[in-house]
Amino acid sequence: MEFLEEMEKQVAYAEAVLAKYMPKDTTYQKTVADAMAYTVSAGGKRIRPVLMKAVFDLLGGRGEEIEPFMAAIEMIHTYSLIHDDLPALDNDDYRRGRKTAHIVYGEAMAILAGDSLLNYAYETAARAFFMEKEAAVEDLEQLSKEKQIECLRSQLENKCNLERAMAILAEKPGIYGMIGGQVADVELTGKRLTEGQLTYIYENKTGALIEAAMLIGAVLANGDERQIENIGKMAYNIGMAFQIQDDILDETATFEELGKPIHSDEKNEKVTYVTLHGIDESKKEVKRLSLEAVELLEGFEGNTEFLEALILYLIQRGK
Ligand code: GRG
Repeated sequence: MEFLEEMEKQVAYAEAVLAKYMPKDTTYQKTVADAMAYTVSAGGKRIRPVLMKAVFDLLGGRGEEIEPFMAAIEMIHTYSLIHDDLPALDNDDYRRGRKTAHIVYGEAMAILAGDSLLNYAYETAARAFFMEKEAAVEDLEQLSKEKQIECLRSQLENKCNLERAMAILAEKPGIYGMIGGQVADVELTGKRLTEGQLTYIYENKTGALIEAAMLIGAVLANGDERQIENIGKMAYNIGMAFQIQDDILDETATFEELGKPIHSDEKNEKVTYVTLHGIDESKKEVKRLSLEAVELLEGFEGNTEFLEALILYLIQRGK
């Protein structure tokens, strides 16, 4: 498999799914819908939906219920970027190579666009329950009694998985996840951080959404508890490595490569892994975390090739 070609395919698929689920019919909401679409369609690496689908495929997941969840995780991620760029937070003018939403649409509309994306993520994910119901009615009518029982059992299992996926999608971006990390980040900005505080911020601000993506992939593929636990451990490492790499790129990449301002951590007086340990140590840590994730991945039976290449690609990413 040529990794970059496959990655391009998976990103295109994630974008098609996202486009399918974005709001279409608008009257009085048009401006906010435009502001939502403006940042969603600006690009971005689509790492979270791609990771979700990669885990789903690894564990032999079937069916289309994964799609609304893929769209939902990218909507939540995009909301967090719109709000993170606001004057009250990082006050950044560029994101994904474009002027930020508040520069183009004004602050009020950018706040509403972020709020709408968050809310719409759950409206979107909830559609998975109705997709399942339609399939259930269709299937049952044609089956014998025994087959109906078997089918009902599997549908119940499926429904439980959807409920669990929804609970993950609600918890991880919230106060015990991404928001919790962001709160600590805001309150500790400009202060000397302990290693423990920095870890808490990274685990939550960045790690929680990556964990949500991968856990939802595992749950919807009907993975067993041991598999779900190991996917969670892998996701933890990938999330931590992803944020440290983000810190490294903030120091070493160019504006053109990132599509957003560089040295923004310094501007915002943020202590990062790089500030505490330097570039070389940070690179080593990204590699260590990623190789540990690969080791965990090798314990899985399915086709691990794409996910392994993706983890290694994230170490070398230039944006
Ligand atoms: C509610 C006012 C209010 C604010 C919430 C939750 C939040 C603000 C911010 C989230 C924190 C955040 C933006 C963390 C950074 C995580 C990170 C490394 C983002 C960049 O992700 P990429 O590189 O971006 O995947 P692309 O553009 O490629 O999708």
